[in-house]
Amino acid sequence: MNKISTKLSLPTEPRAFGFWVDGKSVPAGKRGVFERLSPAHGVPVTLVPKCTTQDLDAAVAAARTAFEDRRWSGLNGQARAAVLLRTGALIRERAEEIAWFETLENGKPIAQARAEVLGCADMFEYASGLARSLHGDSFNNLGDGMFGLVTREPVGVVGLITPWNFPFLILCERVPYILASGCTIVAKPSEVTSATTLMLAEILTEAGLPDGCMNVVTGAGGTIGQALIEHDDVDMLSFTGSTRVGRAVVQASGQTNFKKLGLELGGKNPQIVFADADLEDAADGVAFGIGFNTGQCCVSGSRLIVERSVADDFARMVQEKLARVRIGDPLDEATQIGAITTEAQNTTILSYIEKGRAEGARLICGGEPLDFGRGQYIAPALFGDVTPDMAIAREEIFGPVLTIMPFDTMDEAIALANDTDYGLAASVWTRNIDKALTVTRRVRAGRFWVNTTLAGGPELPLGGFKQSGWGREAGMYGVEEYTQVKSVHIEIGKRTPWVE
Ligand code: TXE
Repeated sequence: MNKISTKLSLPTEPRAFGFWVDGKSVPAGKRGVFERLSPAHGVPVTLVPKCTTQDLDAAVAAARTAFEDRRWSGLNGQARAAVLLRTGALIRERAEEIAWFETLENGKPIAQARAEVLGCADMFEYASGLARSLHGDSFNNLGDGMFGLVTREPVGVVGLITPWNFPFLILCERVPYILASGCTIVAKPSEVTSATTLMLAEILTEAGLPDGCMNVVTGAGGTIGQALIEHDDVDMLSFTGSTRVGRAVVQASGQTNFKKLGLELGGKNPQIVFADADLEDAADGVAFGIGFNTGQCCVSGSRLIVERSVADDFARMVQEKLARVRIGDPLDEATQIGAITTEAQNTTILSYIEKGRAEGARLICGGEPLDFGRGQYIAPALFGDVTPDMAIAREEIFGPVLTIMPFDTMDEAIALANDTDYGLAASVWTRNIDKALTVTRRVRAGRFWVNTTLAGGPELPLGGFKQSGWGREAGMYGVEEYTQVKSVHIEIGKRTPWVE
C-alpha cells in the first residue's frame, strides 16, 4: 500500500465553475456554491453554483426552444455526426485536465480516470456513426393500395441525472446517444462531482453543438433533482443512482406528465466460479471486480459463489490478490484503489462491515479504515460463512466488500445468483462451454461476462433486469431508447369511399 505522495499536484485554489444554459456559462453570483473537498486530500478543489428552480426552468426552456425549432433534430445525420466526432477529438485533447478533475472530486486513481476519459471520447466517436444509421422500417406487404412506414423520432427534452461514482463515464454513456437521437438535454450531475459535466457542456459548444441543446444545472438532489423529475416540460428522464431515488422518479413521472423513464439503479452482482475454471485468472478477476473504483460501482461483482470443492482455496487466492493491490493517493500513477468518494458512503461501508460481523459472518481479510494521514480509505473486505439472508449478501453496499457462498450443483449456483431483487450484471468463470452457456441463459441480469468481468464499450447496451432498472443505454439500443416510434400509413391511389 502506498503512503500519500503527490506526484501530480493539487490545485492551489479551487476552480470556480458556472452552470451552463443556452450555450453559456452562468457564474454562481449570489446563489452560493458547493465547495468540494478532494476525498483523498481534504483540500478544496472545485466550487459549483447552487442553482435555483428558476435556473432549472431557464435551462428547460432553452432545451425546449432548441428542440422545437429543430436546430439540432432538423440537421441531417452527417451534420450531427460531425459535432459528435469533434466532441470526441476535443475530449482527447483535454483528457488530462478532465481526468485530473475526475480524480480530485471523486477520489478514483488517475490512471483509471484517464482510461475512462479516453473511453468517453470513443463513445462520442462511435455514436457519431449511429447518428447516421438510425432509421425506421417499412412495410411493402400491405397490398397494392397501402404502404407502411415506421419512423423514429427524438423523444424531446431529456432530463439526465447522474451519480458520483463515474461522473464522466456515466454521463458519456448517455449524452452522445441522446444527441445522436436528436433530443436536447438538461443534465444535473451529483452535487459532489459536477466539474466534468460542466466541462463537457463547454466542449460540446466548442464542437459546434447549437446553443440550448446541452444545459447543465448544478444543485442538490432533493431540490434541483426533485424539481427536474417533476418538471412538466421534460419529456424523458434518465436517472442513474439509488433505488430509493429511482422510486421517487417513477412516482414523480406518474404524478406529473408521465415522462418516459430510463433507470439504472443498484446491483448485487454474482460472480460464479466453477472448480474447472482457470482459478488464478478468476481470482484476479474477482479481486478486480470488487476493488475497481473501490467497489463503488453498480456492476461490482460483490457476491462470490464458488464451487464447494475449491471454495477455501479460492478464498485464499482472492485474499492474496487483494493484499497486493496498491491502495493510496489517487494522484499517484501506480495507485489501483483510491479514496472512498463521500464521508456518507465511507460510513455506510464501515457500518455494513460491522453488520456482517454482528450477523455472524467471518471477516477473512480487510474491512479496516486505512490511515494515510488524510482522506478516507478502506481495505477491501472478504467475508466467509455468509448465508443468503444476511444484509451483506442482499443489500447493495457500494464499497469494497465481497461475500463468499459455496455451491454444490449448477442449479444451486444459479438459484443463489438469482436470489436477489437486483439484476444488473453477473459473471461466470469456467472452462466448460456448456456450463458457461447454461448459466448465461438462466441468470437474470442485463450484462453478463464469461471468464472476465466489467468489460464494456460503446457497442453493447447497458441496463438491468428486475429492480436494477428500466431501459438500455449505449449501442444502437441506447439511441433508440431516446426515440419514439411513429407508424405512417400511406394510401396508394384512391381509397375505398366510406360514404357510398
Ligand atoms: O445516490 P442518490 P447517493 C446507490 C449506492 C449508494 C446509494 C446512495 O448504493 O450507496 O445509492 O448514493 C440525485 N430527485 N447508488 O445517495 O441520492 C443526486 O443529486 C432527483 C447506485 O449518492 O440516488 C445525484 O445526482 N434526483 C448508483 C443522483 O440523484 C435526486 C450510483 C444519485 O444520488 C434526488 C449512485 C431526488 N429526490 C448511487 N435525490 C448506480 N447504480 O450506479 C438525489 N438525487
